[in-house]
Amino acid sequence: MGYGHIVILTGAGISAESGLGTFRDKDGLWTRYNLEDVATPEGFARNPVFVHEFYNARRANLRDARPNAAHEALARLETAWPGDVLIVTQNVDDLHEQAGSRNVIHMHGELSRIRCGACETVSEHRHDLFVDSECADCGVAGTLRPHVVWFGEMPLRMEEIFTALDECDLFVSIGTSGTVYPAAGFVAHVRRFGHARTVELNLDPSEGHSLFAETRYGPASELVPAFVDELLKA
Ligand code: BV8
Repeated sequence: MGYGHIVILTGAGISAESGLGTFRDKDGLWTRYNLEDVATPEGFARNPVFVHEFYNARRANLRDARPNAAHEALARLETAWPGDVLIVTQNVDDLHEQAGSRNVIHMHGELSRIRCGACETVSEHRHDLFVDSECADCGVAGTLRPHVVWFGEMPLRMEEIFTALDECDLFVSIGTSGTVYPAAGFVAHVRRFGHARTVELNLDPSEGHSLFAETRYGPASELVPAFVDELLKA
């Protein structure tokens, strides 16, 4: 079937087999950290040293992580597909880009970027950040933060995302528990305002599983290549 516009939503589950922790699985990040302490602006204001340590540890993890067969299959799909393929990821890792995907929106920001609270400049930064780190652009110290979207903050590029959801004819959700909004609401939006075929590829049923026309369960490194092969052979 020649889908003109494919939108693929990904979450932490697609990077699980690359060794990056998920959030809500049995030994997930939110079982070891209180998300209010490390993924909210209030938590950062309260204890910036602790929050920098949390993100420094995740940046170090990311330096050792490599894309898995699921990321590579999506990059293959984007290259081979005649229509357009957009990845909207909740993930702050860059494994989609490392696998070769180009059309990627990081709606929750990126671990490899930092933002200055004084001049708002966003720049690439793959190493540790400290409370007294200085902005390379404006020179002000003490206002740099990870360029990630914390709870209570507005996700990025939402207008582009909703335009893509309204025009897509295939919506695939991969490796997300469907607990964090607005991403968790995308499938309901597509069903209400769009016309797409909806597919969930996940290890376990997500909170929104009943809203998907098709669901397949198993590890992304198996499900995603098989699904992409089906699309390319159809
Ligand atoms: C906003 C970036 C508004 C930082 C993250 C009450 C009800 C409804 C909503 C709310 C509410 N109270 C508050 C809210 C809003 C809140 C929210 O949804 N809270 C939830 C917890 C209830 N949302 C927000 O605050 C968002 N902003 O709403 O703004 C606004 C309006 C106007 C003006 C200003 C603001 C912002 C949310 C973004 C928060 N930032 N991360 C960082 O990463 O450090 S969220 C974090 O969770 C990550 O981004 C992560 O991607 C995301 C979602 O988690 P998942 O990716 O789904 O990961 P999870 O571990 O949960 O699940 C993993 C899945 O993978 C599982 O299903 C598992 O089965 C599967 N899996 C595991 N292994 C595999 C696998 N699948 C396949 N293969 C495998 N091998």
